[in-house]
Amino acid sequence: GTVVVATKNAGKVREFAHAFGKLGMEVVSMFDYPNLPDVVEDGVTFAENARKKAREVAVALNMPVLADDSGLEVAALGGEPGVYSARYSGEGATDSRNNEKLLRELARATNGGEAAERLADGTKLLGEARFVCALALYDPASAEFAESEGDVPGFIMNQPKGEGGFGYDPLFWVTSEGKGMAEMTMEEKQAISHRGRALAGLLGKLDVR
Ligand code: ITT
Repeated sequence: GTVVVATKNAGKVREFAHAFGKLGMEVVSMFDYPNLPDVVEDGVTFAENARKKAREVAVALNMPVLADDSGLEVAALGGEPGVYSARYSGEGATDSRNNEKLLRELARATNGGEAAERLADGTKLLGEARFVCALALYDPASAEFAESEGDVPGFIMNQPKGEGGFGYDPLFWVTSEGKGMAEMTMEEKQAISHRGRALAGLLGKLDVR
């Protein structure tokens, strides 16, 4: 079968293609439907935005659609960037500009990381953080949602580590694995990530294995 994912984020597409590929399913994304109007993500929570993306695209295509709303919450920044993770650095935001802004804000909030713990190689752990992923699947035929949420705790590093992943992964230290998120293979990331956990929860609810 085919799963339609309401995303224009290439990193998410790769991870969903990998996960659903293992179940013998193909993923299509908004890159395959370039003419659909953008969904305005004005929700206050990840779950609200995920439901909105799933429902609007599912109604437009008249088929079930999965959506992912995710982001990074940093304790020392009062939970920012949160639902604003994609647009953190403003107009024309990119992953690298968002990461630069994160380091700037966190340096300010922690007095330059004065009291930060250090890894063996000297990398500073600037502050506690977590990734959050809300998934929503909407079926226009039944007008029903299936939903799931996952998170993963870690720390923000003062310098990037690793070449994998996307978004804020290069700055995210996963304490439980003793590795940066961008140092993991897709398989390793999926086993512990916010998205991997949310997806496992959703598949469990839908009784897919
Ligand atoms: P869609 O709405 O089209 O899916 P988006 O990139 O705008 O794409 P979000 O609104 O959910 O998606 O924003 C999520 C942001 O949080 C995204 O831009 C990433 O920078 C970050 N993010 C989400 N999951 C991540 C992950 O697994 N690793 C690193 N950063 C992640």
